[in-house]
Amino acid sequence: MTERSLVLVKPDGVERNLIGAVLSRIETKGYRIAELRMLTPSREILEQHYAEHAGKPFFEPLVRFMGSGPVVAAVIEGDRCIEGLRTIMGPSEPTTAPAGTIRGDLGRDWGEDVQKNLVHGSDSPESAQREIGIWFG
Ligand code: IDP
Ligand code: MG
Repeated sequence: MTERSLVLVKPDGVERNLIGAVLSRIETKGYRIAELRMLTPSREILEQHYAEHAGKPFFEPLVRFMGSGPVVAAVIEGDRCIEGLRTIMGPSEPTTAPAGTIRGDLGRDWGEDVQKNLVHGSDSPESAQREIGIWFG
């Protein structure tokens, strides 16, 4: 089933010149970039985007990190791409993410106050629809 997912290249990915590497892996997998923009997100966008994590200890540092510089936001389209993108990104923590995944191959930093795992991908069709509205509404 053709789906749409919201992908972000986070500020660490942009700063490390990995926009092309990340988008290349997504395109090579066979997914299509349907929309693309680069912006430094406002606190309001980030609070909406990460609403499910409000109140958690890493919420404030996460919002601060995500607003610290430009990010690339993309709408990605493809057959079962929501699950597929999560697979090619790997689990949240780069140190333990399997080799072959974006986070496992390209990421490293992680700690209570460090959220640098390069990418975001929507985790369900409901999240995707909500997040696409936030970033491209
Ligand atoms: P996901 O990005 O793999 O879906 P989520 O659990 O939705 O992971 O968390 C959103 C983001 O918040 C993560 O990508 C990461 O940047 C940060 N994060 C999540 N859990 C922690 C944590 O325990 N410590 C620090 N940062 C975290
Ligand atoms: Mg998530």
